[in-house]
Amino acid sequence: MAAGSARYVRYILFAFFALAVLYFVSNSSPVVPPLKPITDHASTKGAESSGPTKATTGATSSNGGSSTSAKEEKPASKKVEFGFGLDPAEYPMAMTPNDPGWDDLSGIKPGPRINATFVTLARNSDVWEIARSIRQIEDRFNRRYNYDWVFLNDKPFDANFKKVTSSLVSGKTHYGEIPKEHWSFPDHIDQDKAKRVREEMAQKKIIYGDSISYRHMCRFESGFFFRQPLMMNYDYYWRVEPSVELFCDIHYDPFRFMHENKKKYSFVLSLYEYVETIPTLWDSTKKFMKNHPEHIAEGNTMAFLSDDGGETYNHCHFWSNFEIGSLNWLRSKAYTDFFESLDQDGGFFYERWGDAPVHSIAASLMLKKEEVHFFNDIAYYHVPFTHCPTGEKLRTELKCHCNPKDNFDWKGYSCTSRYFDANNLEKPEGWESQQD
Ligand SMILES: Nc1nc2c(ncn2[C@@H]2O[C@H](COP(=O)(O)OP(=O)(O)OP(=O)(O)O)[C@@H](O)[C@H]2O)c(=O)[nH]1
Ligand SMILES: *[C@@H]1O[C@H](CO)[C@@H](O)[C@H](O)[C@H]1NC(C)=O
Ligand SMILES: [Mg+2]
Repeated sequence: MAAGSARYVRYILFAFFALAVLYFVSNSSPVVPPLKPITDHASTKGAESSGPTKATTGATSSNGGSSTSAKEEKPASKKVEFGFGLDPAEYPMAMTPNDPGWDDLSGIKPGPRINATFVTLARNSDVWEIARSIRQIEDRFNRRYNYDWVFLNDKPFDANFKKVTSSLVSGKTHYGEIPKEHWSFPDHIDQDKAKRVREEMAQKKIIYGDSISYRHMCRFESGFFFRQPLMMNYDYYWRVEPSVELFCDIHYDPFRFMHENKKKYSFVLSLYEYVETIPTLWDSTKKFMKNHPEHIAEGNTMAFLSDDGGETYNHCHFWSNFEIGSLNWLRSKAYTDFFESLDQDGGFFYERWGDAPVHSIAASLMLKKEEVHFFNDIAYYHVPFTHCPTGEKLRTELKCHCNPKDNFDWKGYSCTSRYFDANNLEKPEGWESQQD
């Protein structure tokens, strides 16, 4: 009897102790103060973003000016790496449902931001198609992060385009006009030869084969978007095209993931390029490799591009209408030397080289394997292909609304399986059942 009640007393004392510990823990976890930079950000957005006078003036990036005040309050010994002067160690990212903060998809996410922007090349007539894309990116991700958005156009953006897009983007919006030199034929191009090619391609019914503007677009996305004055304000970009869709919640900051994991290029879909558009692209690439062995990375992903050690190209490429990547890498000597070399060879006009194979070849040869990332958890659609994450558990956790049957990853025309093999990566569970 006496031993029994002593046990109860022990239980009660233990329970009390446990409650006290819980109370202490919950109260001592740092209360996150409303972040001044982010509040400022939201409130000044309207004033700084959409006015026509600001349109092409390389406006200052939002995280530059506001980082100082937060920084001053930090002890000098703390290493502060990111914009906004916050220590990333104090704001761990929730990467799985077991991590604290995973479920919190409301409000503005506290913590550091990366020096990054969304970027869209568009015409004024694309306004409602890009509006759809923006709305999805905002709903699934950016409303909690408020990253900026840069819009680029070979003509001036009109007031309606600016009004609609700036009303949808939660971060600041910037509008840039592309200079003529970045959207025209370089002098060394033989106009007659280029014209003949377009006529031939039109006859062969090659998609966009007869288009001049499509070629300027591909050359611009290959060699110039990352050096526009507005883009010089950032370290990372996320490319968004009109009428794309996102099917799952994004619980963490992909920019920060890229930065912390030293990733320089990423993709969600990959496939074989239409051979007729790039007959000599690999010859030009081999010439570049020979002239610039110093730019070829050790431990690269040549095996993704070639099945015979580089002799021939298998036409695999990452689909570049979705990209999250490092602007500093694209601005590097290695990448720009590659672009200049290709541009001299003329294939943007004498053939119809796309920016997707150009970026992909560069990333696969000039980056280390580990610097390229496949985002299985970012579900994406651009006509006509879908990336719907493999793995039912993951799709449920991320509240995805894509049909897993539409997932292109493991189908015959996708190169993602090759990418996994080239990197000795284990394919996600359930991939075999999605092969057709
Ligand atoms: N400013 C401008 N943007 C363009 C032009 N042509 C294409 N773009 C943009 O460049 C990107 C790629 O063009 P798309 O027409 O989507 O090319 P695609 O993705 O290969 O083909 P689709 O299947 O038609 O989407 C999109 O963001 C377009 O809005 C142009 O002449 N001027
Ligand atoms: C953001 O990146 C650009 C380009 O690298 C750089 O010039 C700028 O100083 C950076 N801003 C901040 C706040 O780090
Ligand atoms: Mg497109």
